[in-house]
Formats: sequence, structure tokens, C-alpha cells
Amino acid sequence: MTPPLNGRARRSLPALAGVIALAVTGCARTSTGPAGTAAADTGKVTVACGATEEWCAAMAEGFATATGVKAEFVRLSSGEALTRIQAGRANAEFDVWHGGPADGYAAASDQGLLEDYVSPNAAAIPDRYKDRTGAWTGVYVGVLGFCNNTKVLGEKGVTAPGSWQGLLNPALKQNVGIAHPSTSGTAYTALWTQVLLNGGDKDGALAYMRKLHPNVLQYSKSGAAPAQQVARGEIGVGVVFSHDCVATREQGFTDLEVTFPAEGTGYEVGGVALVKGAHNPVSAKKYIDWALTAAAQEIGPSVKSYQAPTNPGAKKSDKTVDLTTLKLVEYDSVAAGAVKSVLTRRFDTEVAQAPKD
Ligand code: S7P
Repeated sequence: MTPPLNGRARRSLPALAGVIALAVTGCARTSTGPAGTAAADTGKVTVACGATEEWCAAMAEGFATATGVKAEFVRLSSGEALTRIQAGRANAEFDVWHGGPADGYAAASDQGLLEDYVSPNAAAIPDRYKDRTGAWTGVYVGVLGFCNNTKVLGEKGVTAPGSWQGLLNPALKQNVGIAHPSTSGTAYTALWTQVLLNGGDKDGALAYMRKLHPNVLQYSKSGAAPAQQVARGEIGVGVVFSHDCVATREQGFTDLEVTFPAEGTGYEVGGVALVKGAHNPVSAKKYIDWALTAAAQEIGPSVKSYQAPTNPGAKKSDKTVDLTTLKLVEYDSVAAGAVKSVLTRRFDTEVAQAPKD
């Protein structure tokens, strides 16, 4: 059974870690631009990339190899990408946004920062993984889990939490890691999951996060950072996308173990989208077309990225969690994106800045 992901039709709603340039063989071509005008194919594309540095580099390289178009990327957490795309409203810094949860894309689309583009290859992607009008299209699915250091927890006499309620255990005081939702798409996914588990009540979600606050050692900028903290034994548990824990375990941290919350867990649909005002729209569309192919989506596991592909034709790694075995909330990226800035601001003042009891 495939879980019901991102089911609602949209639009009633409508640093630098590294810049890497790869294989350049682009040549001038012409094609039809976004507004129906002729646009030159510049043979290059600049990507705001929301997954791991390794994944971003592998995607840029894979794209260059497949098409001969040069790809440059900047790895950014979800909130940072949104801020940079906002800042480029009058003069776009990026052509494409690739990777990171779709609720950030939905927020960007609401703000008029994305150009609808329905790739011919989007036909292969199930409806629940894409925006109806093409503001964004899903390239992978990742599921939230708890990344536990069994040694650290064992020393405290605590078993790995198997529920959101269990994460509130006072024995875990200062022993939980989670990112800040204003920068991190992972953390915003966790916050919106609490909204859903509280029947849509945002106050209830913030009340849960407030109860969790004394257990949180610090709110990191990037969503995957808590997995590293857990691996180093600085904390016992991290709230992360489960594949980030699996990847960290593969780095040799064999004390790591993933558990999933019994009440239900949230998930991301990682997106790809065309940035409005892109300077390289032809190459950008080529990039999006390519990102939706099975071949592109099979690259992830080669760099320890084990999200589930959205293209049903893509082979899944045996390290990818079987979504059908998990209790998932009915995540709606569009609804989550619509209130992202208000809710993250509230989180900051009502939770992150609150004293720890
Ligand atoms: O590491 C891969 C991955 O988990 O990174 C993205 C994640 O949200 C990290 O970005 P943030 O710092 O914004 O949280 C996910 O999309 C992806 O699966």
C-alpha cells in the first residue's frame, strides 16, 4: 500500500558550503522561454540544493554527464534557500531549487518566487508527490525518525524512545537534538507533524515543543546535524530524517539505531522547482526534466542518501525504509507551507527563547 502523501490539490492556495562547477560542454541553442519567448540555452544552470553536500555534488555531476550542461550548486538548508530566493526576487541568484522538503517550495510559490513548470517527465511521478500546477515536483520521500545512540542511552538506563511522548522523558533532559524550524526543513517537518498529531491545532503543537524544550540541548541550523551529535555521543537522541541516521551509522557509528514514533510520523516530499526570473531557463528546465528520471533518482544511494524515489521506475536501495510499514501522518506540504513563516516565528519566541525549566 502506498501511503497518502500530500494529497490535496493546490492553488486554491496557491556560507557557502561549496560552489562546484562541473563538466562544461554547453553550446548555444535556442528554445522557448517561460513566457513563450525565445530564450537562449546558456548551457549552464545554478542550483540551490537542499540535501547533503555529497548528494548535491553527485546530482550536478550526473546532470552534466547526462546532458553536457554545466551545473553549479550551493548547499543550503530550507529556510536559507527560501531567504536567498527571496533576496533574488529582482535578480535571481538561482535557476533551480532542488532537494529539501516541499513545504518550503509551497511557501516560495505562495510568495510568487517560483515559475510553474510541468515537466514532460512529471507524468511519471504520482500526483501525491507533485504540485498540480507545476510549482514544484517531488524527487524523493524521507521519513522522520529518532536517531538513538544506544550506548549513551544505555548508560542512562533509558531505552530508545518509541513515541513522541517518550521523547519527553525527563531522563532525556538536555539529551535530545533537533534543528530550528526557521532554518531547517527537517525541523519544520517535525513541527508540522505535531500540528497534525494535535488535530490541526497549532497551539497544541507549540505546547508539545515547549514540553520538549528542556530536553533539547540546542537547536541546530541544519536538520541532519543532530545525527552527528548523536554519533559523537553528545546527546542520546536526534529528531532527524531517518535516512540521515542510516547514513551516519554507515560512517562507522554502529551504536546508532532508528526508531519511529508510535503515534505517527511525518515525512517530506523533496522537491525540484524552477525559480522565477531564472537567468538560464532552458537549462533549468532540462535540469528539472532530468531530476525526475529514474536514472537521476537512482544516484542517491551511491552517496549514502537513502530517501525513497518518487519515480516508480527507479530502483530502491535495500537501505531505504519501506514507507508502507510505518504509521504516517497525512502530511500536506501546501498547508504546511502556507503558515511556515508565521509558525516558525512563533516557535522562535514561544519555544526556542523560552527558559528551560
Ligand atoms: O540529508 C538529506 C536530507 O535529509 O536533507 C534535507 C533536510 O531537510 C536537511 O535540510 P535542512 O537543513 O533544511 O533540514 C532533506 O530534504 C533531505 O532528505
